[in-house]
Amino acid sequence: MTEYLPKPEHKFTFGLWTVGSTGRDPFGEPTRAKKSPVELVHLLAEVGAYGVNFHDDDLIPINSTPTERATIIKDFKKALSDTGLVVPMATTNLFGDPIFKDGAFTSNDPKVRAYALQKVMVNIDLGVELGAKVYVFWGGREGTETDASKDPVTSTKRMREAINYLCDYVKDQKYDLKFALEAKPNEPRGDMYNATTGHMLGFIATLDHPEMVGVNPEVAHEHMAGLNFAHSVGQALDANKLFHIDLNDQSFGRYDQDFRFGMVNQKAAFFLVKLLEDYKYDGSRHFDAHAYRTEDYEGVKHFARGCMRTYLILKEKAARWNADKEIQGILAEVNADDGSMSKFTGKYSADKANALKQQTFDRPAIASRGLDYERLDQLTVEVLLGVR
Ligand code: GLT
Ligand code: MN
Ligand code: MN
Repeated sequence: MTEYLPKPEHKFTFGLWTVGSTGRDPFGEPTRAKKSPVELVHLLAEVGAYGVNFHDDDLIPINSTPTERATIIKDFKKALSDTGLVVPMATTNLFGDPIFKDGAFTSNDPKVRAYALQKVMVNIDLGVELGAKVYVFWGGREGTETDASKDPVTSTKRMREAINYLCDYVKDQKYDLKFALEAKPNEPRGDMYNATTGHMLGFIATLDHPEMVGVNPEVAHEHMAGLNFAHSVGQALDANKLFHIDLNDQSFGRYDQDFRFGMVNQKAAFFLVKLLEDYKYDGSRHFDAHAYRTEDYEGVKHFARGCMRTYLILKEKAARWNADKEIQGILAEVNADDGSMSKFTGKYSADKANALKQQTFDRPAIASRGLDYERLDQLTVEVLLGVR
């Protein structure tokens, strides 16, 4: 029925580091030649992406001179204007350089913590100049191998101090920029602080400017922790904290795989897309993933097109599921409410509580009702398998 072609309104974005991955892994050297940021912008335009996100060091190598930096930025801006790609998000590499071997904001060394703040502020300035409205924080090295090295309460306080400092910086500069915190349970550290999106939501509530800070959940990271990603995203949506999202895929119980979106678990991907579309999430759909190490750049384009195409196919499936009379009939039935409980429940009052304490419930009768979830799930599977 449709070509499943990406359009700007879908807000599909990729990081420079995603399509720019050269296939290097902890066991092997690159399998693809490195492409420049300008070449990557053109590659993304060719496959139909809307935007490109970057770490400071993806765009400007860490040892660049001011002149080199200026040239790189000028060339990157030209590539953006030549292709029409936008930069909705920027972020800082606080994990690659050896100085961050024991963390950035949570390092025990005050010089490392100060350098991390400086590195972020410099790239916030550039991100805003390029149009970014969201700034992501992924604390790749914020954790430990041994808890003899750092106290987790102190680490939490240091993390808070850093994010508070940077919120004040953004306010001081009068930037229109929000922060999105990205959780991960482990890798590269043995254990990372604020290991899940739920941890991050709890942490955000303790900040000086919680309204400026939301989350950037990633499929693979919650799956590494054995969690249901849609549930994490649901909690973030409910809290109005879904400022950004990293879409990819991951087998449970494995290392950080960062596979093409929808590659492993199509059912989980379906419920995620349905959730984002049902709740009209209007931020970027950012694919934080990379092509298999076996691929050349034609394979990288297949990878990138595949991420977007699968999203659009699942979006169509979600609309089909929502319009399916049998599915909706089951949902109406299980959610039926004759109003008889409203005199006891809802907003608390002492009268309601007293009346409720007197009420008797026929537990066996209530419990004996079948909920029809087997049929509901089979219908869902049939929608996904394309026979419905
Ligand atoms: C890195 C990591 C990702 C983060 C990126 C942002 S960098 O590739 O694996 O999950 O989102 O810092
Ligand atoms: Mn990510
Ligand atoms: Mn990842």
